[in-house]
Amino acid sequence: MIITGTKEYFKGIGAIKFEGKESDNPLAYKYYDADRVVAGKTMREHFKFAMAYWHTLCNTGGDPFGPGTKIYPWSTNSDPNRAAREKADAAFEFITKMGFDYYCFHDFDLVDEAPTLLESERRIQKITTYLAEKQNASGVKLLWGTANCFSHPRYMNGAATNPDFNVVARAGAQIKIALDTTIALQGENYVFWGGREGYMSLLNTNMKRELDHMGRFLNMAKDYARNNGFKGNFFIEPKPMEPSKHQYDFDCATVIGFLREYDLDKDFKINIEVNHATLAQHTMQHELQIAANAGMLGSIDANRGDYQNGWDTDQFPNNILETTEAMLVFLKAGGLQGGGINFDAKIRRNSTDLEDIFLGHIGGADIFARALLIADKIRSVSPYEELLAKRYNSFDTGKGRAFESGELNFKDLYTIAQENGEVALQSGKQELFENIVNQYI
Ligand code: XUL
Ligand code: CO
Repeated sequence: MIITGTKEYFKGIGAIKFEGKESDNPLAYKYYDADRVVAGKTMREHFKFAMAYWHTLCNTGGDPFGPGTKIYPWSTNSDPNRAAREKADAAFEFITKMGFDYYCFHDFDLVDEAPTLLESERRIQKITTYLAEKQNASGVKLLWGTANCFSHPRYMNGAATNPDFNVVARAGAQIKIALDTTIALQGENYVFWGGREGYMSLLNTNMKRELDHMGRFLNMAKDYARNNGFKGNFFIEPKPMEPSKHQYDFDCATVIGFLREYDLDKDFKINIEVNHATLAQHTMQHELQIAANAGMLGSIDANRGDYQNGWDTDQFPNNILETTEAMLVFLKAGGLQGGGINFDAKIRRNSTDLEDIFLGHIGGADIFARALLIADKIRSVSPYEELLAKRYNSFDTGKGRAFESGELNFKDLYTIAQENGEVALQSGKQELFENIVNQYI
């Protein structure tokens, strides 16, 4: 059901429907067929697609070389509380027209920050009441909430890792309010992304102390939320750099080590973003697999980087090979734990039609849907799984099996190798694997 406010913002655009790949209608899904069952679940259940408030409704396209290029009709009211309601109207109109079930926000995407903490809290409480009404009317849910503890100048040296305790306390207050908001809106998860939790120079940084502070801070936040009825997951979103030179949550492996060290691994999982993975010199597939190995594959921020340059361009995903390989890992891991696919992506600065926001999201949903169908076929019809299993079949019987089950000691390896003589080479068959993926695309 489409939910508009008093004004319709996206005039001339109705509900986006599945029309199939033969359709020439740019405002229709070619692959995303929400109720189609793939590998035991509907596409809607696999993906839990979410709109990101910040890119879709707040970002007007400014960059270091020029101002924004987009004039959003929901951003013109000078009264911050009214402007927030108009933005919420636009949000729910967009989400329901797309046929998505979820959204995500930072606290100050919802409403502008006020001059005092108390007034900011009041503003947030007002818009929370309004959002709850909109959720009830539409059935749209909150995938996750978060706090923006990186834009305001007070956070220039970090939030939870700031060397000044008073800033740490201020970040705590802000995150307490964001947790209250997430709980009030029955958010399914809560995200921590620490863009300024890191350093610019190690010369002026006590890294160990800052990491200890972050561990303590996250434990306090977790305890507060749990004591106030939050049953969802906490997610850390890794990123290696930007805006910090070196971010503490560099990549999945680093985050897993941190969570285990500070006793957070039972409550926290990972929200993995494509462009953050590539900035860390990993593939998205690698990051998904690392998280899955640890049972921490929580959620995905979908986008892509520009592979010819090295910054966070947050483009909409459209790389079918990359997304297919990601969906292979996704299906094998049994999907996401609590999270969904949040389009943390923005249309280009020179994409200035309101329609372009729809086109970006339609393309993103379609690339995931198409990749899921292909990955499912590769896993169920092609020889892929069999070939992969075959590479390891020396561990399925005999001495290899004894090794896996811990029945051999190191000297046994020596004896076995002496008996074997030189081993025969086993081809890795990489080209064959690549050809199979290409065949099913
Ligand atoms: C920044 C980024 C954030 C987080 C939420 O690169 O991805 O928008 O997703 O703070
Ligand atoms: Co993100």
